[in-house]
Amino acid sequence: ELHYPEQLNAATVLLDGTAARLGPDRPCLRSPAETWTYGDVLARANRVAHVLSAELGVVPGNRVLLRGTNTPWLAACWLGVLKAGAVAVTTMPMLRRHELGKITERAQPTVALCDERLLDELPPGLPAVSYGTELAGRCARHPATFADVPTAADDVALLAFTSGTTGTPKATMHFHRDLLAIADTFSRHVLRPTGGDVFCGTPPLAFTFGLGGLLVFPLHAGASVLLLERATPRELASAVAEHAVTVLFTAPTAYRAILGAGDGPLLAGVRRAVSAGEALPAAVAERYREVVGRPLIDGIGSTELLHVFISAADDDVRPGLTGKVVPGFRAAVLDLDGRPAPDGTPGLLAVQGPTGCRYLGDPRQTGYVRDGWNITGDTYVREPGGYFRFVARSDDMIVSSGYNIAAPEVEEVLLTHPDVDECAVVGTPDPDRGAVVTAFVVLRPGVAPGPDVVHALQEHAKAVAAPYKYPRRVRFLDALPRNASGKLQRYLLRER
Ligand code: 3SK
Repeated sequence: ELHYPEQLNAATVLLDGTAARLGPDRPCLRSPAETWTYGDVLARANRVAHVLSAELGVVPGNRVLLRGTNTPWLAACWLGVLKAGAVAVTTMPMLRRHELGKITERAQPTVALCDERLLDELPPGLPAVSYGTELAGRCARHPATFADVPTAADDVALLAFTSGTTGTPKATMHFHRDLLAIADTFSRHVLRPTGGDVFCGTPPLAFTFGLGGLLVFPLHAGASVLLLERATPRELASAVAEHAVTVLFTAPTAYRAILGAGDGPLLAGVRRAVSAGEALPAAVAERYREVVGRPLIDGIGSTELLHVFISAADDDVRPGLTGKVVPGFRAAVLDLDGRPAPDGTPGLLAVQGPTGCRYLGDPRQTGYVRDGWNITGDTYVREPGGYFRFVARSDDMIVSSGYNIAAPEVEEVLLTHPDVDECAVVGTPDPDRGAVVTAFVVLRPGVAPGPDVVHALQEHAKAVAAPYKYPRRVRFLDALPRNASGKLQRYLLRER
């Protein structure tokens, strides 16, 4: 059980507390161009809090929309919002006016702090201050100290929008204590960071995977973080080597691309590499260990629970298994009646813990939380010894002629074919079989699509896995549809 004081402001603990404990001069937020110390970040976040409360009329409980790529300014604004007792609503930089409109309708922000390059897409009528020039000018008028609003531990600090795998964004509310709870669970038990660590990665701060890995965890540990606005897998690997990064967060596709391009040795200095957001193919995990010499940590988390709740630590990492429940959380695999399924039997993954799902004004809440369990929507198997094995997102199970086929398993098989760069498998309706396994494939550069490749992929699938799983339909695409946080949007493929 984690206990926090009733009065708690997460920004005070993460920033003022760390600066007081370890001194203001240590590096905190880095970009490729500059480094801000804990003292610099504290002064900026305090000034942002002054601007919000003294100039923009923000009062505790108001929501502030934050819009920008991963930069020190975005991070300082996020901390300033919490210091002012307001609620941070961080949005994916790639979102356009139409999507932002849906978010602002739900979140009802008072004001936006927005990267000046992204102002155009803001919904009309929403007051906005651009950073850095305009905000920096306003900040200069205020002192570098601020009396943080004494929020309650269970005041809302953050509205996090689910990445919208169904196309409809939902807002999850998270408390100040939730932000410390993710550091006191996954980070403390799995990452075990020290003040000397340098964090880096690609998930946007608007995605809670990135918020934890690239802001909350490094600050909680007194470490520093290199924030990259955008990075191809090759640029990420080069930045890791150049800036001596030791803790890395990115998605399975990026690890696969780095290893595939022969850039794995650039990650040699990484002590902990975390993969989440999608299932990690066992072949990528194995290759990572061979090339880098350390295990790749596979984690499953959710926006609803804020961060990772199942993963493996150190030598407990077993390719093909996600890992064990993170201390502080409880997990079970439930059958369709909501009873624990026997070990070895697939069922719905259910989780309880110090963080939890509360959707903002959304009746679907009742579907996600059942009998106190967060029903994650993933099909998992609990293996003896408490290891959890991913099978599929529950809506990625394909029932074809009575066979249950997990789409990620077919994807994993296709990815072992040398012509395949990326692929996604879905079930598409079929009058005879109910559904058929349909593969959407991005071929490696130089491989031309055609019936021969279709045949070769089908034969490969039949040779590697049980033949009933092979993709009866194969379509070629230039790229897979992904949402702003990089998650595959299978529903768009199903609609094709
Ligand atoms: O997708 C995940 O596994 C995840 C991990 C950490 C935080 C948030 C999410 C959605």
